[in-house]
Amino acid sequence: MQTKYKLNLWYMLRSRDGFSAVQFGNSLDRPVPADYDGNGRADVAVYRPSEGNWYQLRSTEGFAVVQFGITSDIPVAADYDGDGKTDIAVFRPSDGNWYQLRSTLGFNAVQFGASRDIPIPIGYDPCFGCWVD
Ligand SMILES: [Ca+2]
Ligand SMILES: [Ca+2]
Repeated sequence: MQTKYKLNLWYMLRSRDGFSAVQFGNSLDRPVPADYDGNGRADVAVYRPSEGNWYQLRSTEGFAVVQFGITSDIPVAADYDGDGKTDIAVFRPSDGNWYQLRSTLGFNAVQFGASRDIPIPIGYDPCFGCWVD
């Protein structure tokens, strides 16, 4: 699936279902599409820094909103617990912590990085250091 996000419009060219457009979010949101419900299809989603809210349009579960993060956080969603569902997560430059709301293992905080670092999220297998993506 190729997705282009412009303001609050999502234009999607899906490999099987073709073109579609969805209005979701606002112009200040940060697009964070990923598979949050674990059905193998990416879900339209945005992170709204002003509220610390994650707004999602999940493929199988519909609309969801989750409050997780503060204005200065950087969204770093990925599957950190390896269950096939993307986990909501943020990197907080002020303390170098990664705060994760893992779908199976729950809340976790990991101190890794400094304020000027650029976080690069990617899912890890439960075995130490194995790449999933
Ligand atoms: Ca999905
Ligand atoms: Ca997960």
